[in-house]
Amino acid sequence: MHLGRTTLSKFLIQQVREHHAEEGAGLAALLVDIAAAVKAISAMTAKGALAGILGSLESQNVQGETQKKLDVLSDQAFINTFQLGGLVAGLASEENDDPIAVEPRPACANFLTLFDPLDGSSNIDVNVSVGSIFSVVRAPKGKPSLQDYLVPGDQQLAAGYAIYGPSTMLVLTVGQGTHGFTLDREVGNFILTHPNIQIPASTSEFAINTSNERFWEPPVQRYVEECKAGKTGVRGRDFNMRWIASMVADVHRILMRGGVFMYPKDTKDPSKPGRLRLMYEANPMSMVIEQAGGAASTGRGRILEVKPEQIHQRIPVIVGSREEVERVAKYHDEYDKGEDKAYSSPLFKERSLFQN
Ligand code: AFP
Repeated sequence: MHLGRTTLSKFLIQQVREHHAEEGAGLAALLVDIAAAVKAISAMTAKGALAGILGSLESQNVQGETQKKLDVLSDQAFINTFQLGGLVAGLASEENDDPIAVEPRPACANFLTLFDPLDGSSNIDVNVSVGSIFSVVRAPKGKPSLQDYLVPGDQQLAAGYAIYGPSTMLVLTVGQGTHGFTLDREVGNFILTHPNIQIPASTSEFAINTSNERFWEPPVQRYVEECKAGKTGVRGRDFNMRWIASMVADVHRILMRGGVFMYPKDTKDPSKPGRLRLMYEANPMSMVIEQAGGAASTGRGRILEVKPEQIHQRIPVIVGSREEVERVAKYHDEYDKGEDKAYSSPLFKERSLFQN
């Protein structure tokens, strides 16, 4: 039983009372609504093949990606929650072309939400952890325009994610630390199990899809080469690599034990400056990471200071342990100034750092 332990609602009431006097009660209630949607998605994902909802649909989302049945069901769970909850004036989902205004606007609708309802959904059919990511920003007085959603990440009021793994966890921040809650399935409550998460400043673990190595920029190739060289190279210690292909699961591991996660700029598809989406993935995860003492960079600047231009904008992402993120950013800076160190890539058997 959870008696005597801190439930999500109790924790949020305390946090927002202290730090969000103006909009506190509404913000706490909205996060409780988000937790309700997460419980519904957790129940669906846990049923797996038994529910007959695995597999793909004929449809594609706005990014041209084939939608999974659970992508659509999870999207609907969030949309219904927000439309019925009375706290949101509009919402933007990775799965929908345009933001959706909640009409008629409820009297207490002081927020806009942006979310990726089921991140890593290509892992669903193989029973590997997936998640949901969300961001909350202030709503304008009148009907929200597209511009109202396009606020830099440092203006988020709250952000977080749910991970549907062996246990379901909700990890969130309202700007006062990052805190983790575990779903007690028997009583249906999220219980505070990981207060004030702190990411170790240094690490010996990195996460990147190395099949893209030939498409990376030289500073990222340099960083990864140095990690792979381990004890025999400039880092002087061995590194480990992990890649789940579900950002939520990779970032969750980093929050728990340190590491650096990279989906950097690459030339695989020159029309895309990165794979991950600024508004639904990079911004909320960067707020969570920074509030846990980590860092979040594009390689050339702090993610939370990027001025968004499009709702489905993609961006390079380098997040995690502060010292490692700073090192990768330093390598970008040195490369841009032509001051980087050359190395011999064993993979390509040629000097690759100064190539363009
Ligand atoms: P899906 O939701 O389409 O599975 O994409 C997941 C994701 O956006 C992110 O969660 C992963 O880190 C990344 O893509 C995995 O990309 P790779 O396919 O290159 O491994």
